[in-house]
Amino acid sequence: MLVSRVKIIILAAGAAPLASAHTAFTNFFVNGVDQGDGTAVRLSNNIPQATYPISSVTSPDMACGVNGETGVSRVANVNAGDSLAFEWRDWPDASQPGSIDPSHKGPCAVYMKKVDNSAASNNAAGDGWFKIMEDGYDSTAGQWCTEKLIPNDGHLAAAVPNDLAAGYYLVRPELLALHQADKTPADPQFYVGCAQIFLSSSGSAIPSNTAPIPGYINMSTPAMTFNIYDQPMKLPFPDFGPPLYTAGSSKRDLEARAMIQTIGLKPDACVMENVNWCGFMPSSYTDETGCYAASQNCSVQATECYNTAGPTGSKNCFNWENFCTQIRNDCGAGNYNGPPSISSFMPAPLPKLNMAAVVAASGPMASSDSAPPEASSTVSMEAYDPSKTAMPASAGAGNTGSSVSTAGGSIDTCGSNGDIAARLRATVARGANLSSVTVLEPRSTSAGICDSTDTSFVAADFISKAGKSKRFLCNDWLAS
Ligand SMILES: *[C@@H]1O[C@H](CO)[C@@H](O)[C@H](O)[C@H]1NC(C)=O
Ligand SMILES: *[C@@H]1O[C@H](CO)[C@@H](O)[C@H](O)[C@H]1NC(C)=O
Ligand SMILES: *[C@@H]1O[C@H](CO)[C@@H](O)[C@H](O)[C@H]1NC(C)=O
Ligand SMILES: [Cu+2]
Repeated sequence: MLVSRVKIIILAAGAAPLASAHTAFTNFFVNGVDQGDGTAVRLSNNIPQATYPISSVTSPDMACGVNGETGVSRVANVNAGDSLAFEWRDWPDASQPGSIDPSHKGPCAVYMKKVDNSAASNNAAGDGWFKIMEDGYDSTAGQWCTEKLIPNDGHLAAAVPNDLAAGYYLVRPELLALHQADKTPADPQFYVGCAQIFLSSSGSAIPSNTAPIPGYINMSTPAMTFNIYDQPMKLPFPDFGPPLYTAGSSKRDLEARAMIQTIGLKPDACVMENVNWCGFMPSSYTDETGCYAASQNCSVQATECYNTAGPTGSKNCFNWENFCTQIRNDCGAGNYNGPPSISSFMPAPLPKLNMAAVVAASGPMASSDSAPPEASSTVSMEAYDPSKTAMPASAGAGNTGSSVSTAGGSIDTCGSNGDIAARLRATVARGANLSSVTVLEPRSTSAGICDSTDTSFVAADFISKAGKSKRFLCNDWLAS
């Protein structure tokens, strides 16, 4: 019954005018691996509401969204330095394509907060939030971050700073749509959500520049009323929130402490997942009573699957239900040896996300017009000329291993030190022809930094967007 009700709601929403299309953060990727729709993500259970902007910039919902104080059972494991990507959808169940309406222009950011237990409730609103990624207006490309999301299937990327202390964190992607910010009264529209993670790390840093959410902004914050329609716009865009935390910036150090995840793990016996639901194999049976008991057990689990599905949908519950149907049919046919193999009922594996593609369109940005100064790790390849064989001098300090060498057609911003690599930034100049460029020394580290040998994509992507300046993080721009 629930299933058909969900369908009706989706159809009704589909008839709404485009202008009412909003967006929701629905799932996230760790080094390109999809954690699953809604898995370890706090989402409103109200389908249309899950895509609504937060009602007020000072609401407690600003922390993790409507329903964002309610923890979910699963917690994703992430390593220091990993690349994360957050998926935004117009339609939370992906029943229709689209990430965000093109009218919704504005900046993006990603915040983190250290908590005792990311699966616990009532830990989102309040102090402790720090920013690990921000992307405002790219004046070279003439694009807001939200505009870059669109050709990028709604994926927003951020690298986890590699010196953070191990433990449980909430990770909060944030979009601000400014299409109504010029109106009276101004209506800056925030879209936020939270991922629940456990960070495995040998680091010890606790960022000191944290901010409370809500509280980090109010309607007097200049960005809330920024007019995106001004010709020309009054740049630089007034950044807001705490300064960007990058490894090594303002922090205090804990005693580094080995810690392993004990909460929110996928249960060993979990054979199928949907959002945060797990299906467990019914007990094996050899007689009619056992068969029907297994059938009953399976159906009870199916109901639970549908009941807990939420806005991202119950796709895998259908798979599970088909498995239950098989058991019931077996019982009816007198085949009392089971349960049958589940393998033919399993959903197709989720495709891996190419992180290089994500960052090319929405990478972290420290552009002159919007972001705070970066540490000496900024590598500039402005006016990069394929005939040049060296980085600009400014790129040298502290950037062990950075080099540009086109003799062999190569760029290496990874260097020999993964820690530094994670913080390197590069700007590829307008019109640069990178089709002959390959990546030196693809690296494979436990943190997943620069783990690739597929370099053709990088070149192809830059060529296809010739005329636009692109920025990327070393550990993100390699294909997986
Ligand atoms: C808005 O924030 C500013 C800066 O933090 C603060 O000075 C001001 O009192 C706040 N206004 C309100 C109405 O809270
Ligand atoms: C179904 O059976 C499995 C295996 O015996 C058991 O772990 C699980 O709790 C049962 N679930 C329900 C809903 O009865
Ligand atoms: C870019 O370089 C490649 C390889 O050197 C060459 O084949 C291609 O024509 C160049 N493209 C442009 C637009 O210059
Ligand atoms: Cu909207």
